[in-house]
This record gives sequence, C-alpha cells and structure tokens, in this order.
Amino acid sequence: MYTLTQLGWNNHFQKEWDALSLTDFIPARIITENKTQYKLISETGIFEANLMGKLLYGSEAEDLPKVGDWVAFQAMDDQNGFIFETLPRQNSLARKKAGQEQSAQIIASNIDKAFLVQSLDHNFNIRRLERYLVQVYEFDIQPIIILNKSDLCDDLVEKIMEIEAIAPSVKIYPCSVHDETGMEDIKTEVKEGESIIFLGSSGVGKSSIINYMMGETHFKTSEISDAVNKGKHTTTHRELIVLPEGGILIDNPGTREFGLTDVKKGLEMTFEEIQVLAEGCRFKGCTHQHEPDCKVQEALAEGTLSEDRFQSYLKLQRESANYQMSNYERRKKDKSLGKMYKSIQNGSRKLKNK
Ligand SMILES: Nc1nc2c(ncn2[C@@H]2O[C@H](COP(=O)(O)OP(=O)(O)OP(=O)(O)O)[C@@H](O)[C@H]2O)c(=O)[nH]1
Ligand SMILES: [Mg+2]
Ligand SMILES: [Zn+2]
Repeated sequence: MYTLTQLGWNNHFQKEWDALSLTDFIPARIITENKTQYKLISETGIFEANLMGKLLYGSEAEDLPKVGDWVAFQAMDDQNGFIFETLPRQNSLARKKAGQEQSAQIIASNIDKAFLVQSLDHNFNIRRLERYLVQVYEFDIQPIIILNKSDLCDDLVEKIMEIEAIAPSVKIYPCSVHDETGMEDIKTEVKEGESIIFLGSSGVGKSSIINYMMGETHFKTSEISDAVNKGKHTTTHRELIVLPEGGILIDNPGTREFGLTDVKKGLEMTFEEIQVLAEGCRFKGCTHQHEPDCKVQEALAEGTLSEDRFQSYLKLQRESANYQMSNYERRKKDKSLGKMYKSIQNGSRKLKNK
C-alpha cells in the first residue's frame, strides 16, 4: 500500500479536492485506460473502475480521465468501483492525433519529467530528439535524455557531444539494460512522488528499463531484437506503475508519429539560441529567410548556427503553425454551425407558437 504522497498527491490536488467537498469518495490515480474501463490506485489498493454521473453523459473527450489523472472514486467492493469526477490537472502531455486530423490527444496527465529514450543504434536521431523536446517543454515537463543500448555503440562520446550542442541544459544518461551500465545513475532521477513518462520509438528499450527498475518483469518486452526493424510494437497500452522505493513511471507504446500541437513556448525553449539571435534582427517579425540585417542568416553564413538545425526549426515551426491555423478554422466553423442550429431552433419554436 502507498500513501497519497507516494502516488504523486500534493498541495495543488489537496486544494482542488477540498473545493469539491465530496463525501463518500476517495482520491485515486488512473493507472490504465481502455475506452470506458479504468484501473486505478488509491491508498487502499488497486481497483477496476467505470465512469458515473456527468462523466458518463455529456463530458468533453478531454475531461475524461487519462492515465496519471487524479479522480474522485467510490469503491463498491474491494475490487470495483466508480469514478465520479476528474480533478483539474496540474499539466498534461498532448500530441497531435496521428493522420490528417489537426486535433490534440492527451497522452497522460500530471507529469513532472519525460525520459526521452533513444537507443544507440540506428534509432539515434538528433532531429527526432528536437521534436520531443519541443512538445514536452510546451507542457512544462522537464526532459531527461536516456541513451540506451550503449553496448551496441562505439562512438558514444561523439553522440553525446552532438546532443550537447543542441540541448546544453538537458541531462543525458547513457545506459545499457543488457550489461547494466549506467542504470544506477538513471535511478537518481527518480524521486518519491515524482511522475515520469517514458517516450521514444518502438524497440528502444522503454519497458526493459522500467522492468529493470522494478526488479521484475512487469512489462512484456520484445525478445527478438530485430523485431524493431519489422515495426512491431511490443507495448500496446499506456500504464502507470509505482516503484517500491518511490517514483511513478508511465510506460508508453512506441510512437511512430509524434505530431506537434500549438507549441510556441516549446519552440522558443528548444531553439533558444535562435531566439537570442532573433532579438538582434532588424525586423521584429523577421522570418530569417529573406530580410536584411538578419542575425540568424549571419550566424548561418559564419557557421555558428548549422543549416540542419535551422531547417529543423523551420520545419517544426511550420508544423505548429499548421496545427494552430486548422484549429482556428475549426473553432470558427463550430461557432458558425452553433449559430445556425440556434437560429433553426428559434425558427421552429416560433412556428410552434403560432
Ligand atoms: N543490446 C541491447 N538490447 C536491449 C537493451 N535494452 C533493451 N534491449 C532489447 O531491445 C528490445 C526492445 O525492448 P523493449 O523494452 O521491448 O522496447 P520498448 O521501447 O518498450 O518497445 P515498444 O514497447 O514496442 O515501444 C528487446 O529485445 C530488448 O531485450 C540494451 O541495453 N542493449
Ligand atoms: Mg514497451
Ligand atoms: Zn532574422
């Protein structure tokens, strides 16, 4: 059994809880989510739970509980119960839904840190790392870079230098689950009551690292090492676990697409050096592409800013702008549709009253 604090409870949630003035309910945290079926953990143990009340009817998709959410729960017996309400989130991590649709999907809620996991084989990719950094910074989550499978790599120092050049303030932990190198160092990042989400492509070893930390094979991992090349995903659902010595870890299925939402802040934080340069440009809204007296163009010409890095910035910025625009258009459309329905309703009411 765990205390609420060990499960991630803090003053923020206590305040929200007190404001609800609920009797007959206890706080519990969502471990897994499968459509309307949930598993959650409370001070009294683990339960299966269904939704009740307003959550069942007429809730917006984003108000429904997600992994990591705190909810008001009522137990029916020692295994089952109902979820009445989702507590306001401290934060959540979202991404753009896969495919053409420009809308956001919440991955998990109330997250302190993100372990951005890459493996030190063909998976290692600086540009993909930038993409993850942008999205987690946007949601006030501290990124930590984990480079797994160091047993397969003979140019570790170069790879670390490559990352340090683009993310000088982010901690990097090289490790290998196979020969246990660096595993104890990663554990120092896992603190009691802190919630950490694991992100990264399929096959990089997210579940293997979590199993190692738990000291047991809780999560299935792929046995065939070349399964990755076939695009097989071993973990199929998100799950939160609590470590016996403290710390809350959320395993995730490998992400093939990690689309950006509206991430202005995330871009500014990830590409800080471009931000600093831009302050010296002659024009305030400089796009750094054809304007005169552009400090970014000067840095490119001098070679102090790499062309790859700048192109990556432009690409992610376009993606974010795309998302923002389509969302704006959709909201506008929803609004005018709402107006139309209202006027039809009013019209039919008038007819009835005649
Ligand atoms: N060589 C080597 N292989 C590793 C290491 N860590 C994990 N693996 C192997 O990599 C494969 C994939 O590991 P998983 O833990 O299933 O990867 P995952 O990131 O959870 O993958 P998904 O669940 O599909 O997202 C397994 O065969 C592991 O045994 C390591 O440090 N070195
Ligand atoms: Mg996995
Ligand atoms: Zn400029």
